[in-house]
Parts: sequence; structure tokens; C-alpha cells
Amino acid sequence: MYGATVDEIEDAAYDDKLAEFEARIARGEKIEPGDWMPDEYRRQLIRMISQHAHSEVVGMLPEGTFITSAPTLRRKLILLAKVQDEGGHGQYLYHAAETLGATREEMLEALLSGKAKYASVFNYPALSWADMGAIGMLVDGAAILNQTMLARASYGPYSRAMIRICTEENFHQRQGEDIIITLAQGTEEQKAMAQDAINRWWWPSMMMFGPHDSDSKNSEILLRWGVKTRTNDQLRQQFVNQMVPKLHKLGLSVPDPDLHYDEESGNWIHGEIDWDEFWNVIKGNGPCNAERMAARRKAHEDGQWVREALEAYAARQEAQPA
Ligand code: BYC
Repeated sequence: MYGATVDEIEDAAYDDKLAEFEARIARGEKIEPGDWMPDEYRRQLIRMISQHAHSEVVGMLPEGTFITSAPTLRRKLILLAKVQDEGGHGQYLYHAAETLGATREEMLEALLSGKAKYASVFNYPALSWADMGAIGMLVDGAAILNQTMLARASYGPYSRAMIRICTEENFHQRQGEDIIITLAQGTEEQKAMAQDAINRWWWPSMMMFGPHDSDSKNSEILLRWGVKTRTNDQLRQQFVNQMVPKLHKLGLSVPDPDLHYDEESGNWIHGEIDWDEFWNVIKGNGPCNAERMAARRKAHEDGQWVREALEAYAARQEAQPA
């Protein structure tokens, strides 16, 4: 390095660190909070994990409204436990993002100001009890595929949070399937309720996987650094292949006139997603965006006294002689 400028020496040191970081990922090692990582890796993870946390917390809202009108006490208890689990998932994920230097206040401010995204699917309304089934079966079904992939993510705290979350999500999906199976085998009216719910949640669930790979600006770097190991379209295809036979077996149809089976690839080929609708919902113009954000803002304001009490308690503990 004789004669090299400070910038060149710094660049070379950066390149060495990056090469070692990428080699660790290639060896399947987890990157842990205190380890060296590129700024862009940290930024991508904070973006993705915090948005994932927001999705869990906002995702409590559509189902939350049905806790008081579940058809039986057993169904009510199960739904209550599921919604509580989603709140817990938000907590694990906010903690995982905090290990990267993001603060809870910054993340919540980003959500409440509309700067941060959350899963578009939660901006659709839950209209009947059958929607609890469709959300569990389709929305949790889609989430599990994505999260099983993320359980292998290169960042240790995210990967470990995902392992725990996936275990619980499996129960969530089963409770949804159980509702849809019960309705599909019930009266004509109940079967129609199940079909109506599947019709309304199918496309929003398909959109959960994100834009086509060709339009996914973050995928390349996330794949390179082992955060994602499968692409948006690959996971979406897996979802369609898994769900279509299940629904057909129950005598339910998929609301996609272009859906067909391709013998050669063994895939169910789906019709095109309405991407205008997807981007519009993400921009804040979905059927329930305003309602969801108003509910979150109110919950945040109502929780102010709890945060203040916790801070006062912590300050008092600190002030006390050991
Ligand atoms: N909704 O470059 P792309 C649950 C954004 S909750 C909104 O492909 P990426 C549950 C994307 O953020 C669990 N925004 O991004 C809870 C990006 O914008 P920014 C939900 C979306 O990150 C309660 C832009 O579009 N799961 O299970 O490579 C009840 C371009 O996209 C969406 C997660 O949160 C979307 N659907 O891939 C029941 C999974 N799709 O940020 C169930 C964690 C894309 O650059 N997240 N965008 O401004 C991920 O796996 C990935 O972030 C995504 C997108 C697959 C969603």
C-alpha cells in the first residue's frame, strides 16, 4: 500500500471486511448484532424487520373486530389467543430491529406518520365470520411460506424470531382452515360465506409476496446477503400450488378465470395480479388504510400513560441506592 491515499487504504479495508462478511454468509454463519456489517445490510434489515413488526400489529385489527362476535366460546378463545400471538410477534420483531440500532420510538413514528409500510393485505375489511377462516388459511398460509424462508435469514435475531413465529403461525393457519372446512361442509349458506371470503381475500393474499421479481428493487441485495433465499414470484408460485388443490378439495373455487394447471412444470398458473390496486393500497388509498392508521394512532395515544408510568418507575429504580 506504499503511496496509497487514506481513501484508498480505507476502501481496501472495506473491501476486505465485505469479502469476509460475504464469506461468513456463504458458510451459513449467522451475522450477530455486534458483528461488522455493511451499512446497506443494516438499513435493509431495519426497513424489512420494522415493516414486518408493523404488519403483525396492524394485522391484529381485522380479526380483532370479530372477537366479540365469534360463533362459540371455543372459537372466541382461539381467536383471542391468535390475535394476542400477533401482538407478541410484533414485540419479537421490534426487539430484533432494535439490535440493529433502531429505536422503538423511531419505528413507531415511521408507522404512525405513514412513512413506513406494512403488509397491504391488512387494508382490506373483514366482513363476516368466514373472513376469520380466509385470513387464517390464506393470509397466514402466505405468511408462513415467506417466514419459513426468513427463518433461514443470515441475520441471527431475525432468523431466531422467525423460528418462534412460524411455530405459532402453523396453529393460526390450522384454525383458519378449520373454520373454512366447517363452513364448506355446512349449509348452502355457510358454504357461500366461505366462498365469498375466499373470493375477497385471494388476490390481497397473492399480493403479500410483493411485486414481480422484475419490479422488486430490494430483492437483489437481499438475496445476495442471504436475507431472502427465494424470490417473491417463487414463493407466490409455491402458495398457489399449495392452496389451489386444498380449496378445490373443499368444493371451493379460486376467483381467477385464467388459473390453469401446467402438466409440464407441475405448476398451477395464475392470472395477472392487479398491480395498480397493489401500489394504490401501498400508497395509502386502500379500503381501510385510514381506518387502520386511526386505530393505531388512538392505541398509541391511549398507551401514553403506560409509557410514562414505566419511565417514571425506571427512573425511580435508578435513583434508589443499590
Ligand atoms: N405490502 O423490493 P420489494 C402476518 C413494498 S404479518 C406492503 O420486493 P422486499 C399476520 C416493499 O416494502 C407478516 N408493501 O421489497 C399478521 C418495498 O418498499 P420499500 C407479514 C409491500 O422487501 C396478522 C416495495 O414494495 N409478512 O403474517 O424485497 C394476522 C418493493 O418491494 C408489499 C411480512 O411482513 C406488501 N405486500 O419484499 C395474520 C414479511 N410487498 O420498503 C397474519 C416480511 C412489497 O423499499 N417482509 N412491498 O419502501 C418481506 O418478506 C418482504 O419485505 C416482502 C417485500 C416480500 C413483503
